[in-house]
Amino acid sequence: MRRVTLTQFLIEQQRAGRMTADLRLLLEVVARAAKAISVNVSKGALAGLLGEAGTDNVQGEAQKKLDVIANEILLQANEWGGHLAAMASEEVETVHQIPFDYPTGGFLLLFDPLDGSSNIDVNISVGMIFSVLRMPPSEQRATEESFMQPGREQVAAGYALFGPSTMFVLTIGHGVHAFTLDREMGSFIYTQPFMTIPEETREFAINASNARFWEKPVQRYIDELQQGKAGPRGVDFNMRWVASMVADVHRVLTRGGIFMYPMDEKCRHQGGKLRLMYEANPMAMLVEQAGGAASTGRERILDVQPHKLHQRVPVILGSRAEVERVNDYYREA
Ligand code: AHM
Ligand code: MG
Repeated sequence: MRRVTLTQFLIEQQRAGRMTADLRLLLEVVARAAKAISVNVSKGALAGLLGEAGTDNVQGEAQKKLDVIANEILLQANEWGGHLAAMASEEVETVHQIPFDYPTGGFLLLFDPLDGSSNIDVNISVGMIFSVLRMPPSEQRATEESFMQPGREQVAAGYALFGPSTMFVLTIGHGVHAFTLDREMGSFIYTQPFMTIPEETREFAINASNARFWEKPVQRYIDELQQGKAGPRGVDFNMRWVASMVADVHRVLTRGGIFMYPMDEKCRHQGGKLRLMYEANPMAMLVEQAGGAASTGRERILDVQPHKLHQRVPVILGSRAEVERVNDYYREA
């Protein structure tokens, strides 16, 4: 069987006129950084990489050693290539400028270097999420303002999943394509073309320990699912919660379902739990490209106008019919 590498896939996308050489090279670098993070993640305790780094990130959360390492890998890998005007990371407070000794380019790169990091020390899947925007052509030097574009403006988005195998999942606005890392060869091999979220679903993902803090429409929706056959849905639903968004979304992309980190009383003061620019937007683009939907309950995630880099939003995404049902419950409330 002929094996197609990520490199070959990207060159073919460029030839087909779906992206520029600059974007292709940028995505190559992001994928290479994902391999480097994968190597570190998989070493675990052998490399002394588990546990806290002893520092807090911009959101005041304790950083794990691997959070810091993954962030450094991504920043360093992407600084010198000449494709970027600037970067923004969940782990860094302000815009990361390209050092003066390197050329700059026309794209902005955003990432959550290690998502689900509470899972690192217990050897459960974690991931890296990224999003690519265009640098507004009218601006000379990137500022936080340059990044304030709604998610529908993304030119590419994706994630790396560090699970039993390492995967790289990507969209450039023409479907969702997944690659599996061949560790011996050191290349990502094209394994799942055009991932499509199945319409029919019997699975939901939500941190149910927050049930008493949820808003009424979410309580109603989950309550109906939990009634199973006896309730208004007339069928039994199953629940899964990895607490690594990348792993949970990957399952939704693979076999359907709905993933929710909705607004609740605990996170209301900050607007939600998950970050719009590093988590919600890239995942929403992937899910829509796979035929699903992504909403805050009140609006389409990709239409949310950001007003700060580390903004948070409620997230409800997955199989279209389920997301629309939650939206309806919000409208009715
Ligand atoms: P992180 O970026 O600090 O790792 O937080 C994001 C993670 C998501 O991956 C996951 O869906 C969620 O937080 C889990 O939250 P909780 O521990 O409240 O269930
Ligand atoms: Mg994180």
